[in-house]
Amino acid sequence: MSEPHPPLRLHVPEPSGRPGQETDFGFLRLSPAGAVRRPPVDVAPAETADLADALVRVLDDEGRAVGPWAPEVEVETLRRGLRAMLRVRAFDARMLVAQRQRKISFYMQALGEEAIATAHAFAIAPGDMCFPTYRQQGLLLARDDIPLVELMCQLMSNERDPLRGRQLPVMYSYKRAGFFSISGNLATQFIQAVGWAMASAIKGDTRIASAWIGDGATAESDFHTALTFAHVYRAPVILNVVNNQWAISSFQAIAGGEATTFAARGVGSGIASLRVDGNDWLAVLAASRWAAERARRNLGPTLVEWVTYRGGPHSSSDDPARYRPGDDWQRFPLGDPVARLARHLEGLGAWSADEQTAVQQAIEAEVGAALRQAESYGGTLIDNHVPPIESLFEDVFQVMPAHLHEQLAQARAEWAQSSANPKREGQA
Ligand SMILES: Cc1ncc(C[n+]2csc(CCOP(=O)(O)OP(=O)(O)O)c2C)c(N)n1
Ligand SMILES: [Mg+2]
Repeated sequence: MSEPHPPLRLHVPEPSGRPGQETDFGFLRLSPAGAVRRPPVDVAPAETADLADALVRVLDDEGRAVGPWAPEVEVETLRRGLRAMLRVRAFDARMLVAQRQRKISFYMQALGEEAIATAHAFAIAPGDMCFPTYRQQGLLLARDDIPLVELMCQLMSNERDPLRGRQLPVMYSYKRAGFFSISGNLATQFIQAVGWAMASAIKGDTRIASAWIGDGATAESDFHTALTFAHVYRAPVILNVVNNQWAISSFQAIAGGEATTFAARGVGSGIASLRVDGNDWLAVLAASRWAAERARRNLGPTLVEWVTYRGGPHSSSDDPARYRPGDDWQRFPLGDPVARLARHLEGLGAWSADEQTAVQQAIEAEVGAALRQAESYGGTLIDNHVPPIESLFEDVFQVMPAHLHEQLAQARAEWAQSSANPKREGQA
């Protein structure tokens, strides 16, 4: 008789470190800068399997740009890129303080991840459409045409909020900047972006889409559905997976990052895929350009896993000290994207510590002035302002359909009745 089998058991992945421990980042599978090959953009998806396992990097430890992915880029563009990252960091820091001061109810930072959205913004073209999550404010802050004060009015839901208080703070929407309304329902960005990209191709347009998702949200079925459609129809879309190691308090291994990479999901679905150092501004620019070129030349989708680390709390409601070592970010092997690009520019003789201090001060003054202006507007719930009931029904359809007119009339009547009822006074 054969030996009896041992009892079955499940494998539950453990995080890389808990509070009080020192994280062993050995699980990251790093490649040296410059070591990974750069295939032509018309590479067959199956031929990218090694690129989905390795890590595309350009900046070495001395801040030099090395290897086949080092992009051709003007020094002035790099300087603008660094200023964009500093702008995101300063805006985030000030808004987190504003949340603590109860000027806004909620905030989400991109601390440590600033290179990804800002460099991507430099690689796509006007008219392209991003479907971002709440951590890609860099796509907007890398541009000069989105006033900071307008973003702050959205965060405050005040009378100048372009979204009229209908979205959670941070969930911006900028059609003119190719920034699709952020949805709090994770992973919806992926199916929507693929659908938008397919529509662009059906119309014979030249615009491409860029989809955004976090490591945790790849566990949603929408992610896999989007990959299937993108592959089957060769949709002109960039599929960005931001692996910042955490989904609130869940380590990325719980979403399936332990025995494989998130980039490998793309190859498995017939999609050309790259795994890229997301804290390396030059690598992000180069890989984003490569993926955009593939989409624009009808070569199909590209999935890019950006490896990074969420330096701050998940949101202003989170306390990471309860679930991960406090010094993790300082010890993260891919470093700080701001410091790395600054070092590269210093090596080119195009940046200095003094200039960084001056730029930082100028940005902080810009952010401070915008905040004072935003605070000068009223119309928030703190001022006991209640938006008109009509605003619940407007801006959904170009022409309001009959059933909504009916519901509006009903709501007006109920509202008038409840306002007349003294018991409910003061709730408005
Ligand atoms: C469908 C859905 N499930 C759960 C949530 C709650 N939630 C909001 S953010 C978050 C973590 C997402 O982590 P990740 O995808 O890694 O993105 P990150 O926050 O790290 O950028 C969760 C679970 C949600 N908003 N939508
Ligand atoms: Mg995450």
